Amino acid sequence: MTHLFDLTGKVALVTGATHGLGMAMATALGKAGATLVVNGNTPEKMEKALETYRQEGLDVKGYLFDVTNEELAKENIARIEQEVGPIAILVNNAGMIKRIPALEMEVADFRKVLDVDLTGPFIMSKQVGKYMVERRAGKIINICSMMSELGRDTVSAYAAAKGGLKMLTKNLATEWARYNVQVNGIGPGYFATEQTAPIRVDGHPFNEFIIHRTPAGRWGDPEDLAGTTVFLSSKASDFVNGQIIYVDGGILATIGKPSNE
Ligand code: GCO
Ligand code: CA
Repeated sequence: MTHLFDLTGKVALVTGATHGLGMAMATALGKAGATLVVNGNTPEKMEKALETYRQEGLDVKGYLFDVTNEELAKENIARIEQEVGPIAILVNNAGMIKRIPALEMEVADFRKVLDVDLTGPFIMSKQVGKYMVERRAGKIINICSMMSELGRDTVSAYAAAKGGLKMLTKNLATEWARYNVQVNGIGPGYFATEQTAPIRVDGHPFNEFIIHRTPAGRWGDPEDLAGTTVFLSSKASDFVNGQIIYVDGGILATIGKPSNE
């Protein structure tokens, strides 16, 4: 049975994988046998990240480029194909958030979030997808969010982008399933990462709120994403197309409960 999940010999490219959920998902892929290619933006972060991966005994290469720049993405993907090997798995994880009430949000900020969280995954999928379609094999995983389904004060741009990413996933699945390329998404619930650090501090009302709102009664641990990431990257999911798997401790299953219960 384990061969269904074995990624030995497969090249996996994970964007924004120098920290946080991206790093946890890349580590899971590496432990399942994949050769890792990590994309990031900052040289110092990359250096630190590669060290961490290697300490885990993982085979890893780093490529610094901005996923919103199509020329750079195209160039770097061609280099990865040459220098490391055919990309079998692409995880579009790089993302950003701005927490600003809609009435106060500058259009430039709104556009920036859409560019990174939605246009970036489109560019990467297009540029890697053309190789995958040609080879009639590939796995693309788009990292969605609770905000692909739900709204929340201050995150209008992020929610618009992540809702869009869910539909981009379904559309690319529609176009590429016939070429044996599976495009799916993972929607993490509330996880303990750098991104949520400002709202996770002890005593912050949002910290209590999330623990209460999540049926599992806790924040997600980045390692909670490992199984779903490997599943959607492996032969086990070869007939799974255009699905978003929410790894959220049950948040989307429930309306919640009164705060005194
Ligand atoms: C927020 C959080 C979320 C999470 C995650 C939820 O401000 O609500 O940062 O956006 O990061 O995406 O799924
Ligand atoms: Ca992060």
